[in-house]
Amino acid sequence: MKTVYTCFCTDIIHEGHLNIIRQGRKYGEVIVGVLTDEAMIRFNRFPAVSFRERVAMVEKIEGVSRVVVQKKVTYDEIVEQLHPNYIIHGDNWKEGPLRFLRDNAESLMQKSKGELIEVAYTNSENALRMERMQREKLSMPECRRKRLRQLLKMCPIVKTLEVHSGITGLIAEKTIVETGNNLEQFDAMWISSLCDSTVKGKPDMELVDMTSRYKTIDEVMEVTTKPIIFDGDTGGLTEHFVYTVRTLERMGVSAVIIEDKIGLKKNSLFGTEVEQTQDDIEHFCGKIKAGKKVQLTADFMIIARIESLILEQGMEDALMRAFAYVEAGADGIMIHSRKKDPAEIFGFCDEFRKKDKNTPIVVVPTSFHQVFEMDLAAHGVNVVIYANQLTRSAIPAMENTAKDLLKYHRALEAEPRLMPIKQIITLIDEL
Ligand code: SPV
Ligand code: MG
Repeated sequence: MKTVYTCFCTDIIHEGHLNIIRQGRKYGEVIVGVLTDEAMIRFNRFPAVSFRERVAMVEKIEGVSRVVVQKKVTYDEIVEQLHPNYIIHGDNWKEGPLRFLRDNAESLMQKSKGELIEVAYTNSENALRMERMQREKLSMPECRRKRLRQLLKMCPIVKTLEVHSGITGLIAEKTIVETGNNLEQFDAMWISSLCDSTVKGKPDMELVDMTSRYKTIDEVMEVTTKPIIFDGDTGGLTEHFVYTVRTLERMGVSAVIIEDKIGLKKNSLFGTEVEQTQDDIEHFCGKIKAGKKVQLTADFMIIARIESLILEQGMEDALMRAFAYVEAGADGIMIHSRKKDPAEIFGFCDEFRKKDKNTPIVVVPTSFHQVFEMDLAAHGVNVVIYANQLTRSAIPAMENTAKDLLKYHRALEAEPRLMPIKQIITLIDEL
């Protein structure tokens, strides 16, 4: 009997999946690979049910003769292990980022004298609705809030993109690229104080009030499912910070990062060029403890941000503070630097990891932008935040368009750089 292999990357079974099995049965016995959680994320599909439940769900389908684990998005390992005569897949992989998977499967089948079977992708209203409902459940606070902790266990490094609106949220949510042998997408979103202020035309000094910052979060949440890390600036007065924790937690935010500065806060990238005061350790630890005391779930994280390197207080001070903040209950630490070279950050991480193997480390490589994610991960970094690149790319693009409209007294010259109106419409989902 010939064998037919297919891979499922889903939390639900609908007529599309059943059709694949039915079609596959015409060629032989059908083996289904269930993608691991780690591989599912690469497809921009965060698992809403556990791997074990997904396996059990597929095992129950009539016509499935065996269920196996597929660990990678590509088929090499599975073909080597099972030597299937056929790989069956929906024809939706002929275009877009999934195309490389088709190429991968095709070349493996050619080598093993097997064949690809492609069936028309099921676009029924019911299947699409089921998929959308499943995805949108992930946006509920109880699902979204815990997702950062889940990702920290699944990803070598959690890739986080700055967002400040519905549209930037959609970019973080939907952008997916293939890199030859894998799929890449963002894991989480960062609500930056710098960008949330900048897009409002305000300086980054805790001037944009919390009500307005919550509104930004809400706008992003309305159209996304990915977890949110909120830039809480200094956290403000301890007596106020406890309310911030409660609100963020209730909204479904996963983490707040607060920095150990006090008084009028300015953006860290100014460093010592402007007057900024670092908080004393005891007082900042008190703020962390107060926040941890009021939170209601085990999901929410308070991450302490250390400004010692920014304020040129030295590595020892940075490390001493890091250990003190963890002792006070911080669920993670963020170490910041405005040096062009990542050596300072690497030095900190290496020393910190000698004593603390587990507390998540967050970094924001704005100044040391040449550093690769894998090198950060090798030094023990768990979360990388691209904190402002999206906004910084948008501003010059808009300025150039404004200049062209003025220069040419019409819109024709600007047009080639503009997104077609039709594409804007397809970017936005309707219920
Ligand atoms: C932000 O994005 O607002 C940050 C990171 O706090 S930084 O601008 O580098 O201080
Ligand atoms: Mg900030």
